[in-house]
Amino acid sequence: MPALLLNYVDGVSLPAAGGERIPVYNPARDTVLSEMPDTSAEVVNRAVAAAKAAQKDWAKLPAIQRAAALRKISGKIRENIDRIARVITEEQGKVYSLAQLEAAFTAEYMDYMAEWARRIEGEVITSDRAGETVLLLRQPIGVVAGILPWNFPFFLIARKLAPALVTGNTIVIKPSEETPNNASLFVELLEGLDIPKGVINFVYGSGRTTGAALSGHPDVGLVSFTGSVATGERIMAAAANNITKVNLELGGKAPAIILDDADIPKAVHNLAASRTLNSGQLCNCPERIYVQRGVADQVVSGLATALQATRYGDPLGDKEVDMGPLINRAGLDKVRGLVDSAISQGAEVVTGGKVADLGTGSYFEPTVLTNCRQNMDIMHKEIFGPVIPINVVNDLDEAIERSNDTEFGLTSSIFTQSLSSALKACNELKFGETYVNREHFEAMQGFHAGTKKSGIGGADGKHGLYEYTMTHLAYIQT
Ligand code: TXE
Repeated sequence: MPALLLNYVDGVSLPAAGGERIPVYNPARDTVLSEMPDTSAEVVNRAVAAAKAAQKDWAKLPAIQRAAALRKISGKIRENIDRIARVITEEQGKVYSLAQLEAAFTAEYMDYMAEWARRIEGEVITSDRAGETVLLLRQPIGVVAGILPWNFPFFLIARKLAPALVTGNTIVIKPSEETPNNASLFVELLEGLDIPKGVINFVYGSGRTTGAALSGHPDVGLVSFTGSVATGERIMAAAANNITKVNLELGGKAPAIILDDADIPKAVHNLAASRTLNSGQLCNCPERIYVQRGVADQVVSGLATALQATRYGDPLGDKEVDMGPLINRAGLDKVRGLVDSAISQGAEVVTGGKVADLGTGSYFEPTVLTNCRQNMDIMHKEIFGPVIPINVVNDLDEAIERSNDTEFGLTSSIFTQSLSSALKACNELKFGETYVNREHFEAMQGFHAGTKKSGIGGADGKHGLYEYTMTHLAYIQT
């Protein structure tokens, strides 16, 4: 029987008290790796209570001591990169080198957030009164709930936990039901680090049971979530019952604009690489391309050549691959449905276009589609797979107008040699991020935040750190 994961509450591993067991699969092999409990609201209550109790003393520590805890964790991560990478690849399906990168980046992120310990700053505000000092203090919110997706599951632990802890909050994390094993390994790495009990807690389970209990809990001060729009709506509704603050990263439909004056080989290389990375399962990678007419043929054939050369299969199999499977059948069905409907509406397949049957696992052929009209679903719904739909435009204005014709607003990109075109795009694209002449990927010191249905608030950098704080004004009359 596969091993059953244990929740981690108040510094102890808790055996599940009955209830449903949820299998965790290797998406390349369709084998069961482990099982996890569908943790009940009662256990979630215990986790939140432990986090609440621990938060009082945790917040009293100097920030630099809280940062020391993050540095201890990053040290442990660095000693275990290969072990972590293997667990990530097994349950998530990304290639091993990318999983190694994810683990290393996670350690780096912990250290980066630790550095903020000496830079969490308030303000002194000029008063209208004689003898009064007005201070804006930055204080922790209390208990943070981190609800995680599966696409970069180990890194997402750090993206929620590191800013929460360094600013004096404590946290209860619910990993995705697709990828809890890396979280369980994270807990194992905490052993011997002397982090006070209750500061970090993990509960496993479905969104319906465990996620709902956590996001609707009255003692949670901030729900930080990364995932789908539909789930984001449910989380907001649950949080609304208690007027709990939410921080939501809900994916996107990133446009990439390629103008006639662009360095085409560079554009093709960057877009193909971004689109096949993690099998296209990234919130920020290019989901639709608007190419100017003069270079359209060159771009289409370049992308087709690049995607045809993408080797895919079991990332832990005998052959070297560039791309693993999609996360599960539901993900595959979604990609297939969008591609089929585009084809039935007149899109043309340049390469790929269908499910790849490798015996086990959920694979979709790396795909380039042309003749994609703006009104097709494939130009509006998040594909989350290795598929590039292409639309030809006459000029930058048309490209910007179509790019903005979306309910999402996370990332976007433009390839051009013209500074004024690049600046116009940065000013007029209604997105939280625009990449100019480079791949789609954000930096930890930036601010990863979307507009419209891509979410509320953001992560990373100073602005991401301050999402985990509340302001407290002090009016001191002397
Ligand atoms: O996401 P869900 P899924 C997008 C992407 C993907 C689609 C579906 O398009 O194809 O979402 O993926 C928890 N209360 N992104 O179904 O449902 C759930 O248990 C509280 C974009 O995996 O959003 C898991 O931990 N929590 C994205 C987490 O939400 C609930 C990354 C994410 O699951 C809940 C992932 C509830 N009622 C998917 N229901 C990105 N922004 O990068 C579910 N959950």
